[in-house]
Formats: sequence, structure tokens, C-alpha cells
Amino acid sequence: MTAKSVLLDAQQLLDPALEHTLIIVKPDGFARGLTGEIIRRIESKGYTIKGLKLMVASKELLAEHYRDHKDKPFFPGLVEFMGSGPVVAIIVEGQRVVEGMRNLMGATDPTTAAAGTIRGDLGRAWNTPHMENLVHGSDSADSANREITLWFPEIY
Ligand code: DAT
Ligand code: MG
Repeated sequence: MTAKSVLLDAQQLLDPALEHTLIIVKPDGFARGLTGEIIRRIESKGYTIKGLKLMVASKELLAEHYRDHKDKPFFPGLVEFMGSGPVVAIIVEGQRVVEGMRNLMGATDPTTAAAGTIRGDLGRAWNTPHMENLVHGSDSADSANREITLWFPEIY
């Protein structure tokens, strides 16, 4: 027997009264087996997972995702790293979730990110040209909407 599934669309899936953000467990987080720990922290905070998938992101998707950084010196290395292995893309829902997730993630540089945060507790500098900091989280409600549409086009 073949199992059949029905894909929910954004209207059914996402509560319009709540805020949403796009979280990505980056290739370093997935390779280190930290996906569960990162999801545990998101759920323990009280936020709800509304979409989740394991994928290898294309260069095109990543260039669009990081378009605001396209003139930065680290852009080529960032896109290369983000496409170097599987990532887990997650839609997270809750009141003020964009701000709340940025707080849970900690500062960009994992060496100085505060203890207690995902990057501060689980991340560190390595001997790599790019920065490995385990997670991405949208930086505003507008970015979140753009990024969710980009990473989950199948629900629109
Ligand atoms: P964040 O991921 O905290 O939103 P960002 O948007 O400024 O940070 O940068 C996107 C990613 O690019 C970041 O997660 C890691 C990488 N990055 C940022 N600044 C960098 C730098 N100075 N050198 C190398 N990589 C950097
Ligand atoms: Mg950012």
C-alpha cells in the first residue's frame, strides 16, 4: 500500500494572528548532530514548529537568501559553506518569535555569543575561512516572510 499525504498550505498552517520566523540548522549544526538539541531549545521556549525539512540548498537559493550580503567579502565563502551539506529549514511560530529566536540564538560570532544561547553554548571558532555558527534566524518580520516564501515555496 502506498501512503498518501496531503500538503498543507500556508493559510491552513500559519496562524495569521501570530508571528513567524525562518530558522535553519546550518551544515555544521546538522553534521555535529545538534539538530535535536536546537529543536529542543526552540520547543522548550514555547514556540511551535509549523514546517520542517531536510535539504541541501542550491547556490541560487542561498544567493537569494543572503542577497543583502552579496557585496561582503565573506559572501562567496558563506554560500559555499551553506551549500556544503544538509541543512534543516524550520518555520517557527509564536508571539514576537523573530526577536525571541534572535535572543535564543545569540550573537553572530560564536566565540563571543553569550553563554546560555545556542551559538554561545554549542558553537566555537574552527580553523575554517568561513564562520560556523550553527543556526540562521530571520532578523525582522519582513525578512521572515521573504525567507519563508523562499525556503517553503510548496506551501504557497
Ligand atoms: P546573523 O546570522 O547573526 O544574522 P549576519 O546576517 O550578519 O549574521 O551574517 C550572516 C552570516 O554570515 C553569519 O551567520 C555568518 C556569516 N558572517 C557574518 N559576518 C561574518 C564575517 N565577518 N566573517 C565571516 N562570516 C561572517
Ligand atoms: Mg542575518
